[in-house]
Amino acid sequence: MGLEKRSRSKLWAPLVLGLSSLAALFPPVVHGSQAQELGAERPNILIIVTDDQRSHGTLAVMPRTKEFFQDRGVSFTNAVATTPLCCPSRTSILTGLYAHNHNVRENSATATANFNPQLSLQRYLDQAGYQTGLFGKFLNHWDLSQNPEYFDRWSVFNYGYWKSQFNVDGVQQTVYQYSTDFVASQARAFLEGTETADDAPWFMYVAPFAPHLPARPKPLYKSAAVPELERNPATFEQDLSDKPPYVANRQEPIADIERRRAKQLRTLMSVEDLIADVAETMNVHNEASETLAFFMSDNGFLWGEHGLWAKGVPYTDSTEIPVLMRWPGHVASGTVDDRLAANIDIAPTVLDAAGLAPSPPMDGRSLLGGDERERVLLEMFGSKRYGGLQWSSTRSEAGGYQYVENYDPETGARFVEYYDLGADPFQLTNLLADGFPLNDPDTAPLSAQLLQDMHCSAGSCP
Ligand SMILES: [Ca+2]
Ligand SMILES: [Ca+2]
Ligand SMILES: [Ca+2]
Repeated sequence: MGLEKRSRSKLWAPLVLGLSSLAALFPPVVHGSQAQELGAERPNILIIVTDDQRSHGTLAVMPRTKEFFQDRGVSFTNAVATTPLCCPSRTSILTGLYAHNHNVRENSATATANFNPQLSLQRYLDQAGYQTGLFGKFLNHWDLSQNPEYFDRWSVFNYGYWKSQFNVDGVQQTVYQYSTDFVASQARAFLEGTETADDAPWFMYVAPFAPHLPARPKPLYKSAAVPELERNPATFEQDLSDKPPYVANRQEPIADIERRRAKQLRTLMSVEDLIADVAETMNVHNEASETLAFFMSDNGFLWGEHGLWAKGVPYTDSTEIPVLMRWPGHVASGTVDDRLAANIDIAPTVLDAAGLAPSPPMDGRSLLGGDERERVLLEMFGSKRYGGLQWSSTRSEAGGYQYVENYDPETGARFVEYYDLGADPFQLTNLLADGFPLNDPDTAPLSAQLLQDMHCSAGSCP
């Protein structure tokens, strides 16, 4: 029985541990029985990615997500998007690479054309015999006449809550249903479909558009109560003389922030329904316990911190993302992990769990081991739509520091920032522009290290 189920057409078994070195471009074909043996213990993989959901203050409206993921898994309280912008981050999630290595550096059709499916998680898993499905947003400006490679089933779209254009298994169509609900129904159908080949593990990537702007909750949640905006010391920071000019120039009125934020939270209520649906379907088919599952966002968002309503900036709530991981029997329930984790760690973690080794190696590291990084590289390449912001930054472990170099592409000028995250966790005082030279850190080694990290690859990456 199992033999037949494994005899899928795509049983290349790539990069199984120990077979990896020369197999990068032309992985060896492994006989079905061998692949079956190798895959016998492989978990199903579920990755749910929301769009622009910041870490702080958003899970409050998602009790069922917390119940399924947080109460029965691990919460990474110090997780970041290495490039806090949709398309580069989504590519990092799927490839385990920093943006300077996967080369999808901004949100544009040109950038998306740089996406190399050979380096992706879906390729490794598909070739290892997984049943693969993609439901929701894939990469910004994805050409809907194109089918995403290495997925067996898909419903892909680019944006919107109502009347969105989708490519459903190769057929382009307008979907009139609320997009999050449609994505949920497609995900459920995929899960049910995998039951017909129950021995083969599945990989499902689910990416609703919520809570991306313009956030449009469905009528059921249009007036739903949301918790009040929790202000932190960075909310409406008064003295911005230490910040780069673009910060002082982009101050957002509080009323607008409150209104848009409430809508964002209401769109997440439909993601709650999606997750409840997926969780229930998994439970009914007895899959939940055999699945390594992630809930995460592609980037954070500032809700008035430093006066900004923005993503793509180097500050904490723009770069921090929620990352929840569950895998019953393999990771402890209801625990917190405060290691510096990143979007680039998801793919290596999945491959680690599946017993597959990527070739070439990825930049991120498996979260299943005890591996701990001291710092992470954050990088932004100047998407025009986000004010042309170009910066690179080093963020250390919690309580350490963040160093930022902002680059002006026109003049070549730099604006540098340094925050002592132990003494100043809300980044109120850039020690390099506070008017007191005596407390300035030595930027020479910081700058040298940053430059090195900006060109890192795999083992040399932070
Ligand atoms: Ca995003
Ligand atoms: Ca300040
Ligand atoms: Ca100073």
